Amino acid sequence: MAERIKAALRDQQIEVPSWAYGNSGTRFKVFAQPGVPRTPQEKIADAAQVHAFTGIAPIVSLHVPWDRVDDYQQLADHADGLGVRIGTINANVFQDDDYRLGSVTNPDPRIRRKAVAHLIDCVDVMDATGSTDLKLWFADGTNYPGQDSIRARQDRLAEALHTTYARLGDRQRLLLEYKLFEPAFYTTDVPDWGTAYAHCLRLGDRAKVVIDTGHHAPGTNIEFIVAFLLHAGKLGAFDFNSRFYADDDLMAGAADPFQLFRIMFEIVSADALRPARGINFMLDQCHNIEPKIPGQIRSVLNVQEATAKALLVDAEALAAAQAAGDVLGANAVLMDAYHTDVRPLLRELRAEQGLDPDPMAAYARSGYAQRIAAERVGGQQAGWGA
Ligand code: RM4
Ligand code: MN
Repeated sequence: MAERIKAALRDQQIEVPSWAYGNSGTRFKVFAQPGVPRTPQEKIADAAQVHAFTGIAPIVSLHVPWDRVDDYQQLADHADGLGVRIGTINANVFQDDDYRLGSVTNPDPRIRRKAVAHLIDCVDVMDATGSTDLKLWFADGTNYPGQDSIRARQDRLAEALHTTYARLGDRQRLLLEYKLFEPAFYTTDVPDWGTAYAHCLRLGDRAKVVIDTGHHAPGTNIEFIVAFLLHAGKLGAFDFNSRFYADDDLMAGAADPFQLFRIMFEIVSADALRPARGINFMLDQCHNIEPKIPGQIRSVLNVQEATAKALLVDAEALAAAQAAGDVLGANAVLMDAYHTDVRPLLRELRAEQGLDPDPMAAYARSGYAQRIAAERVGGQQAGWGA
């Protein structure tokens, strides 16, 4: 049993976002932190620390243009030299004055063309870095009833997605992310999984849905969405984070570790944990007040713990209880796994892999935080640009 679980955990891969290492905040204040990266290269170096101490975070997502460089091939080589690789390319069509009324759904065809040109540029970046996933999140929507035609905006969205999808290579995928609201407050053009799913269905096999755990109405049963999309072959990726209220982007597993367990149980029970199944487990977080690298390490460990608990569920006992209509028995099988302390098992696993059993403490002892605070002076710290 322990060996089977350890084998699955050894294969697990979590992708970290480059923007987690930059300064971030709310619309009220961005608090600068010492040692924050000034370049995409420095962000990747910080991400490599997360992998060095956890052993399961070998991939870094880029956000363009936040991570714009002249030579992407060189950036990929830089990542390689640090023991990580570049993963998903996140397009950014939400921070230009032109996009006040939307990007790909803007009523002005010139602005729509500009937005689509950026999406295509992102595919060029994928070609140069070897990345296979293009992640699209649109801030597009309206603030007031009557502001624009909801149906026309769907047509414009479909057209932009179609053009972008047609540009992808055979091994490249389009991942479409939805979000209930914000920054648009009346309608959002991709507000929910159903809308994302419908567009992806029309596009084809290489278009999949991204579930950002912070992008739902309170009380939404996210694991149902996971199960449905997995069943339909349309789940492409997660953006893990925690929320208490809206899109809080807090550390995964911090607000509701039980929800994370329930999500990972759906993944494990559908045998979708293996990288070969093509589900990309990403973090999409910002560390506004806590130190960033430890914040990322904690989040990766939280996902790993939830996964280990999901792997502990006794599938046979569960199937038997379900077949017998034993409601309480079936529920108890899940709860037994959830209540198990998997930390000793994970410490053992790390020791076997030559890692420090306590990644948080090992990072703190490493002196990396002090080193970057001393070295990274001058230049412009990376940030949201919001
Ligand atoms: C959005 C969405 C995207 C992320 C940006 C920064 O809310 O979650 O995935 O790239 O924020
Ligand atoms: Mn996201």
